[in-house]
Amino acid sequence: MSMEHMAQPIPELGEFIIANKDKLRNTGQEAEMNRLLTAIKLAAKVVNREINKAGLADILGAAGNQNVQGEEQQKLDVFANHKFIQALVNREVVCGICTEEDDDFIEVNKDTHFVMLMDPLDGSSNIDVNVSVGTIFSIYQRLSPVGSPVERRDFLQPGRNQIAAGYVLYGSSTMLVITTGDGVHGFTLDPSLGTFFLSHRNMRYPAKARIYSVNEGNYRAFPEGIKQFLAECHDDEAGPFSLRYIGSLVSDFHRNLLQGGIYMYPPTKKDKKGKLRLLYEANPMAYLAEQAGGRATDGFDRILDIQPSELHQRVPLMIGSAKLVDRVDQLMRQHSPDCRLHANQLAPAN
Ligand code: AHM
Ligand code: MG
Repeated sequence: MSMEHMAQPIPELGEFIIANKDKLRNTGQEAEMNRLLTAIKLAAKVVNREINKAGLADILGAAGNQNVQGEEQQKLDVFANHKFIQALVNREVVCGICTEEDDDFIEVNKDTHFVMLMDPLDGSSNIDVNVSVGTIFSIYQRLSPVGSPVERRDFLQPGRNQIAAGYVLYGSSTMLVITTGDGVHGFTLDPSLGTFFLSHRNMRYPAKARIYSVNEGNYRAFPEGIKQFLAECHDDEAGPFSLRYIGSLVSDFHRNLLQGGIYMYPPTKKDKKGKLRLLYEANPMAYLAEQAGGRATDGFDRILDIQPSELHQRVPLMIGSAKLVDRVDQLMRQHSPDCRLHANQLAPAN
């Protein structure tokens, strides 16, 4: 058979990133990014293996107990945090790490270019009931000079400066979905080979967007703008919307990306800043959403333009298909202008 008649090989994540045109092209940092992604893949596989055993907790020993080998069992979010940090520290592929699990950032190799921020296991309350969870990550080039210790300002950058962002979804199959600024691409883990193969090239929100995802149990505490949007979802002339809410951001986002829809975690009367974290939940998901043709706002302003002031700051999040996010923003401006938080905190244009 001649070469041209042979099927094109399906690229593996590392091969695809190397061949891809992205923000790092010709900067000389491609190899460093590739080593960083290799560390992320490795940790994802270890966490995946452990999550798949979670239902055996009664047999192997629940968190806080010793398992049959006499090892102390860890909660899975603590385990995931440890594995990701270990993979990044052992390979010395970043200058610093910020995670949801640790109060302050961690210094690593001062001679490298990148910082990574992550939520190592988002939606972890779902593990006990065998529902999908995910890891979210966000990567920036440092602002401080290479060769000096990493600084807080390296982490406190507006989301639009991200070099790469992605998530690992530990679902019915395990997927790594990533952007490096040239579209969103999904890779599915082949468990028999331990390899992530390209399965979803150039993911885009479909034109049809009929799903809304929100914890409607909080309805009474929502701003009027969100209530108005929900009224439209309940009573739409073009046919009803479907409510789908797993309560696991990665899974809800992923489904909406494939099927068209919006995920919302609005402010409530009690939590005016919502629940989700700007740096390692909202920003990476916002970068992915925009790269897939969608939008992400806090109900008023673009998530990626917010200038962060704290590592663990919270932000309301409306994310998904552009026309639905636009509509929520319109209704928030019209009915709930007092909920606007970030007007004075938007980063000046680069
Ligand atoms: P976590 O980081 O403590 O897991 O919280 C984040 C999670 C998201 O994955 C999910 O969308 C949301 O919290 C669900 O919150 P709620 O139970 O209030 O609806
Ligand atoms: Mg989280």
